[in-house]
Amino acid sequence: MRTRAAVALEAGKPLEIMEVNLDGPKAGEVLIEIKATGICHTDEFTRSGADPEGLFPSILGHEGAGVVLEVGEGVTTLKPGDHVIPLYTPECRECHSCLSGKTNLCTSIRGTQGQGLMPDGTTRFSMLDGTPIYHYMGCSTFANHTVLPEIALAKVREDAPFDKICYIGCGVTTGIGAVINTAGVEIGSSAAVFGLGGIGLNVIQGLRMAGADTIIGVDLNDDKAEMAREFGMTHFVNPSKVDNVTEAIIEITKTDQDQFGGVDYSFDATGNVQVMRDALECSHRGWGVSVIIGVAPAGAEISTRPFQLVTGRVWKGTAFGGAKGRTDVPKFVDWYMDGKIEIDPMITHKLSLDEINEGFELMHQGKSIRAVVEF
Ligand code: NAD
Ligand code: AHE
Ligand code: ZN
Repeated sequence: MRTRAAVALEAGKPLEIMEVNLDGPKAGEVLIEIKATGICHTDEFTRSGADPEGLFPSILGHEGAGVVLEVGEGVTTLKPGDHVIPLYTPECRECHSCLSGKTNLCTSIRGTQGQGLMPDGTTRFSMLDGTPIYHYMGCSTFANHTVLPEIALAKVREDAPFDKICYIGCGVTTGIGAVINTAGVEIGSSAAVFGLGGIGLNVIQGLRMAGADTIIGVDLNDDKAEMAREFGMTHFVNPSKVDNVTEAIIEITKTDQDQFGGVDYSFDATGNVQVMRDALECSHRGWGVSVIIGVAPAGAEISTRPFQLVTGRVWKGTAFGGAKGRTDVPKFVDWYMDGKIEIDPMITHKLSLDEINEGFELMHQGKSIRAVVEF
């Protein structure tokens, strides 16, 4: 079949909207009509050329929601008409990682996924002249139709709006999951969140759900503070307006009983390695846990004095908020539909596929939280 897609032809160039060929689902695969997709900073990271795994030409996008149109041979858990959210972290429930119970990082198709290919080593997308187009994060949601393995689709309830639940495909689950699954935040905790964008706001939402008392938001853009306050931020620090951001955070948390200060939990949602260091170093001596969510450019490395860890701080990272996609994503959709989590205010812009490059512009200008493309 043919479908319309925003194609990343070259690193650093705007996406080009065009008709592409899409082959039907092979065994174990499913054809999806994408109804809506968010634009995450990770899409921009790859579009820009900063991603060491970036491949071109490719169809980016990994934060989508849609409807099953056709299933390939042997697919048993999905049927045409089912509503689904694509998973860049699949859940096969059979590989060593899934069976370990210790991680959400299913390894069954990670090799081919990282090469922009379907599990059989080929692509389903091609240009009209036959040139293959790579898949992206196993999802390629910047296309009106896409093909995914059955194990990379979460079946969700049919009364949930696509233009909101697409965000559960990455940002919502990553932010809230980082708090609940990765950090394990307890009631009464203090926390600092670096980067108040599409991920950081969901970390704040997760902290409020977990019962954190002190929630310090950090962003270079003052405009991000307003919505963060609505989601539960109690203090705001703009690093460009203080001498030392870690000291500013430590000062906020000092009490008469606690002369050291420092937050119980910190989160990097910027992808900047200096910020990752600041996040670690503002966490509390003896027990602070710092979680890296941000994705850093090719070649970037983190550093700190080992003394920071010797004195009890823990440095962790999280992918997709530690969530097991097929099991947990339907629950996030229920939470949204039951009013337990908020999504609507964070979707600041709605665009058509033809306007997708404006979504990247809005992100650069710091004007959007999530821009969602509706097909
Ligand atoms: P975003 O662009 O919406 O938000 C980033 C925010 O960080 C912006 O508000 C920006 O002003 C702020 N910022 C940038 N530099 C800063 C600095 N030095 N100090 C303080 N604030 C700063 O991006 P997003 O969609 O929220 O994504 C955030 C990061 O998380 C990206 O690196 C993205 O690739 C990554 N990410 C990781 C996962 C995962 O599973 N680990 C999932 C989704 C996104
Ligand atoms: N391709 C990058 C790695 C990018 C990365 O860390 N991706 C996260 C999801 S970001 C979603 O917005 C992830 O899930 N990683 C786990 C994995 O297996 O990729 C690079 O540096 O090569
Ligand atoms: Zn993402």
